[in-house]
Amino acid sequence: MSQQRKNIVLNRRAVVARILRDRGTALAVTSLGNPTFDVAAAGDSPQNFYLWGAMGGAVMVGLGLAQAQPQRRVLVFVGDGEMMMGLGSLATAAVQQVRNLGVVVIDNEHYAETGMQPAHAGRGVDITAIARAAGFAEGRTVHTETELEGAVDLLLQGAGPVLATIKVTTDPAPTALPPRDGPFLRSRMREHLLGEAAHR
Ligand SMILES: Cc1ncc(C[n+]2csc(CCOP(=O)(O)OP(=O)(O)O)c2C)c(N)n1
Ligand SMILES: [Mg+2]
Repeated sequence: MSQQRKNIVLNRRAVVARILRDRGTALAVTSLGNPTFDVAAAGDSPQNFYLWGAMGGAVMVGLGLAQAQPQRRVLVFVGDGEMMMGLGSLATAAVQQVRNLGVVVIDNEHYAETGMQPAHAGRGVDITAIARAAGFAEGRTVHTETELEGAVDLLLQGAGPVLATIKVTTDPAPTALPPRDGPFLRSRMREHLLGEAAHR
């Protein structure tokens, strides 16, 4: 465990629940594994779209959704490993200037899902700086509850694309499984957004 990790206190489930408490009509896209469980634990909803695979693709899915639904805020919850796998998507989101997109990196500096192997973020790679360099409107790294409060406003109200990397502990969290049927999840969100038109 690195020296730096000793300063990490935030719990991922509490962080995600805090952000979603104020979500209103915001849509959520989640990357595979733990970010999906975090969002499900805060309450399953037709406003949520969980990716059960497709590692590296979550920001691109959120980007497409944000472009299709410009009146809605779209939050993408990703693990640090997922975000590293899809770094190019940060450049695309920046170039597309998606004002309604917020990316939340749940950064435990490890690949928790596959056995807690150390990942890039704990070895000097700064995901927030990468997002800024790609052209994100704003990027922040969050270590404390106070910083989290500011990040909630940024993620839900700030002119996007915006990104917050939230440093969280590696403490285990109980499993929280939302529906796993991809077509069902897709149709559920389409009906939520489009009503009857979803069936045309
Ligand atoms: C293309 C691909 N490579 C590897 C995996 C295996 N895998 C699944 S989850 C995961 C780690 C995810 O780490 P992170 O995004 O940081 O989430 P955490 O569990 O740490 O919250 C890996 C390597 C995969 N599913 N797909
Ligand atoms: Mg991780």
